Order: sequence, then structure tokens, then C-alpha cells
Amino acid sequence: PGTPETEMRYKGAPVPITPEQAPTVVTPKAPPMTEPEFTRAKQIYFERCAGCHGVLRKGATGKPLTPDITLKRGTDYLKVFINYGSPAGMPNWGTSGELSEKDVDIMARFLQHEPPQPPEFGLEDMRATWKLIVPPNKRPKKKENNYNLDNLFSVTLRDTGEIALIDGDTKKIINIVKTGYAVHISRLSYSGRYLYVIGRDAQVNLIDLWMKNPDNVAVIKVGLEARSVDTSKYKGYEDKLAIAGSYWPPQYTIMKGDTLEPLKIVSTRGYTVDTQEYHPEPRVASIVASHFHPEFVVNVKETGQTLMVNYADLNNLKVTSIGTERFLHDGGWDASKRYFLVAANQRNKVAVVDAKDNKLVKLVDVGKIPHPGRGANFVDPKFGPVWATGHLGDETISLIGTDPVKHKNGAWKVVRTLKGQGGGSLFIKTHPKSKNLWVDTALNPNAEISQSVAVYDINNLDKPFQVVKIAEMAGLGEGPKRVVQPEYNKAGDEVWFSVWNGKDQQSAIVILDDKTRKLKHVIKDKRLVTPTGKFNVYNTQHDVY
Ligand code: DHE
Repeated sequence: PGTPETEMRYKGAPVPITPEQAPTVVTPKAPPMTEPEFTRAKQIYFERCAGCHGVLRKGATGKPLTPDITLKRGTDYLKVFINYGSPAGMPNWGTSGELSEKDVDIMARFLQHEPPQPPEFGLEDMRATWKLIVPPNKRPKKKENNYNLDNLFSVTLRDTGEIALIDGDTKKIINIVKTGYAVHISRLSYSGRYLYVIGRDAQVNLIDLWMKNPDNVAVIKVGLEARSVDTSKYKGYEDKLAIAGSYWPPQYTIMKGDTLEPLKIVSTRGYTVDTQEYHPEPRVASIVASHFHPEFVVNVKETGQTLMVNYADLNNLKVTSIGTERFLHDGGWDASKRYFLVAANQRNKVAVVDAKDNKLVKLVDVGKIPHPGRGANFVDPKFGPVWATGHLGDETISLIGTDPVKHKNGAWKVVRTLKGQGGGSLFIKTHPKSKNLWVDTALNPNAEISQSVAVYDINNLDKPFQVVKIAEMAGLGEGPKRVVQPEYNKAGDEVWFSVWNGKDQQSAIVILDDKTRKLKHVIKDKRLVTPTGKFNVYNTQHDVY
């Protein structure tokens, strides 16, 4: 099973906010601190603590740490906690040697002061960062290259702040495009012409795939930290609008699809679905475009609200707020694209939202900390159409029935549980043309497990899985290699894996023949630094997964 350390590594990533961006607030009753101590504390907090406890310390997956709580505890108590950690998942920052004795003392005092609040990020701030590099009237009138765009892959080069555009037919890198830092996802416009990526630092890049050499045509920052982006797909709105959700400030921004001009910003601050308590920092997790209405499905993490944002009239914005479950994270459509299944990860549940009737259908109990990516749709020989998720916290794979008409009994229930290699799974994938279900275990603490994947025969799910040692196939040298995120080509006969190594070590992409499960090709290139997510244009454009 996944250890708390695995989960920590995943959730506790640094928040890209600097001490200068968050002005110090001195709280009279709290222990005194010098300005350099404040600066140091803010830096440590954003790098190590904010991922779990929230920028405003109001609590997310970690406990709230606001002065009303921390002042009562006092410096000595807090120091013990920071030093030794807790069984609930707080790391032992002191005894592990990650924080010095002095830093622990600074943090214990800092936590008793009011949290420094980073700035809001409104229209004026966005416009100041917005660059229209190539205006629409200067762009190609038709496709000016000979690439088979349907089979192009957009690959995140996490640590260099770039994406690689790779031709899926020739396996050649056609361009390396400068983006924000650690691009989280790539999404395609309805037509497939425009590629949108969003960095961890909330920078959105718009790339025109029709150009002779596909490259940036517009860029904007929508906040200080973000993870999600998508584009309007409903009839009559094809390629018209884009949306980006941010972690800080907690808000979403609707933009013009072909320029990224910001049009409308909406805050997500509000009340939690269960205890109905105000949360000042509910981050925007996954966003998808509805196929049934001119709407975006916006999942708000800490409050557990799924917002159906109708973009038909931005001045009179209609938002249907569906109370689902707290800790919403990643998710995907079922095969019919009517139901969106989203992980409420710290609740061990998957929420099923009906995007046609705009309501919650069911909260399904799954394994520990579901992490589907966009999930995998296939037909279980016994239970009919299912959508599957792996888990960070245990070795299971949950198959949820998704056909309320012909397989009513199994609908919105876990109809089958597969046993996988172990916890630490991030992504799962299949393709309508394939009979294989691939499951990574990228964050498993055991190197043998994190460097290999499990593959199941969909027609014979009782058969044990086969282990494929992907990292070994790449033939790389040293490094903390992790095999992450299976992605199919357009035809559905090849599956691509990232072998994500350290920043200064060699990484690779390993491509298997899906039918034989044998190695077909390895892409190694010195420009391919820390590849993580890969997005095939056709499959992403058409929500094929
Ligand atoms: Fe992700 C998807 C948030 C850590 C790689 N990740 C998502 C989504 C969210 C999210 C909200 C869904 C977006 C959507 O579909 O609209 N991810 C977060 C975090 O908050 C978290 C836990 C910690 C953090 O600080 O970022 C986190 N994610 C990671 C990683 O460590 C990964 C492996 C590498 C990285 O770049 O940091 C990673 N996340 C990905 C990828 C996807 C993703 C590749 C898209 C998968 C897909 O197939 O759609």
C-alpha cells in the first residue's frame, strides 16, 4: 500500500508564490519575529507546507493552522509537531533533517501569526501579462505544415518549462515550445487546431498547430498557481472560448479562445458542501467542457462543489452549483460523455455528475485516494460499460458500472475490483480499439514497482496482470526513474509511457506495440528533460480514454 510518504511527495509540492508576494502580518499576541525570520518562514511555508495546509492555512488535506488554533497550542507544542510529525501524515521535518532546529523554531512562531495573504489577481493584472504574439488575422488561413496533426503528441517537459511536440508517426520532435513552469495538462480546441497548456505558475499558452512550425500565438497569466484549462466544445461555440482554473487566487477565468483575452473572472470562495463552513481558498481542480450544454464543468476542491458554468451569456452568467463531495481532484467522462466521474480523493469516493440533467447521480465508494487521471472506459465482459480508476493509497483498481439503461443493477457501483502491483498509482488507460488496460504505479516507494506497469486483458479480467518493465526498456543510466501516464496514439495500437528521471539525468519515452505488449520504439533526446504528461491530439480533442 502507498505510504504517507508517497502521498506527501504528491500533495506537498511547492506552491510557486514568493515571500515578497505575500506581505507579512504581525499578530500582537504571537511570539516576536524579525523580518528576516518572517521571510524565511514564508519561503519554507510556500515550499513545504502550503500544498497540504493551503496558502491561507485554512486547511486542505492537512489540518487548519490559523492563529485561533495555533496560539492556544503555543510554540513548544508546535515545535514537537513539526519535529516529529504525526501518524495522520504530517512529515517529521525536524528529525528527518529536512528542517534545522532554528527553522523549526521559526516555523513554530510563524504559525501563530496571521497568515500572509498573496495578492488577488484581477483583470488588470491579467491584461498586464497578456501577450498576443500572433493576432488571428496574421495566422495561417489553412494548415501550413504536412504533419499528421491527429497523431501529434504534446509532452510536458516538467522542469524546463516547455512542451515537446512529437510527431506520433515518425516519433520525431517537431518543436520545443516555451511555456509556463511544469505544465500540468494539455487540451485541444474543438477543431483540433489550437493547443492550450497551463503551467503550475498559472501561465496559459495558446499554440497554433496550423503554423508551418507550430508555436505560441498568445500567452497570459491567470493567477499565481493553477492546474486546469479547457475549451468550449458545444455546438455553435466551437473554438470560441477557453477557461482556466486557478489554485491561487481561488477563481476561474473565461477567455477568448483564439487570443486568450480575459473576459470574465469568477471567484470560487464559498461554503463547504457538508458542514457549510466558509472556505477562503477553495482551489479549482479539473475542468471539462460539456457536450450537452454550452457549459464548463468546474470542480472546486475544498468546498466540494461541481459548478456547471453556462457560457452562453457571460454578462448574465448562469452557474448551477452541484454539491458533490470535498476534495475533488481529477476525473473524466464515461464513454457516452454524459456523465463526469471525478475523484473526491481524500474522501475515497468518486462523484458521478450528470451533465445533461445537471445533477449529482451518485457518490461511489472506491479504494483509498482514487487517482484516475481521466480514467479508462471499456466494456467489462460481465458487467458491460465501466469506467475505472486506480488509487494512490492502495493497490486496487475500481471498475464502476456506467450504463444505467442496459446494466441498471451495476450502474454507479463498483462492479469489480482488480488487484494491482501496489499503491502510488497515478494514471490508468485503455483505448476503444484495445483489449489492454494499463496501470502505472509511478509513486510507489518500491523502485521495481514505480519503474514498471501492470497490464490486464480486458476480455479476461480474472487472469492475473502482466508486469512490463518499462524503465528497463529505456536503457537509461542512474536516477529516480518513474514510469508515468500511459497514452495511446490515434489508431489505438501503440501506447506511450514517460520514463521520468531527475532533472539532470536522462529521461525517455517508451512506446509499446499494444497488441504484443512488446517494445516498439524508445525516444531519447537531450531535449527531453523530465517528460510527464503526454496528450495525443485526436484522443484529447475527442475525449477518447
Ligand atoms: Fe496533477 C492532472 C492537480 C501532482 C501530473 N493534476 C491533474 C488535475 C489536477 C491536478 C487538478 C486535473 C486537471 C484537469 O483534468 O483539468 N497534481 C495536482 C495537484 O494538486 C498535485 C497533487 C500536487 C501539485 O502540487 O501539483 C499534482 N500531477 C502531480 C504530479 O506530481 C505529476 C505526476 C507531475 C507534475 O507535473 O507535477 C502530475 N496531473 C499530472 C498529469 C495530469 C494531471 C500528467 C493530466 C493527466 C491526464 O491524462 O489528463
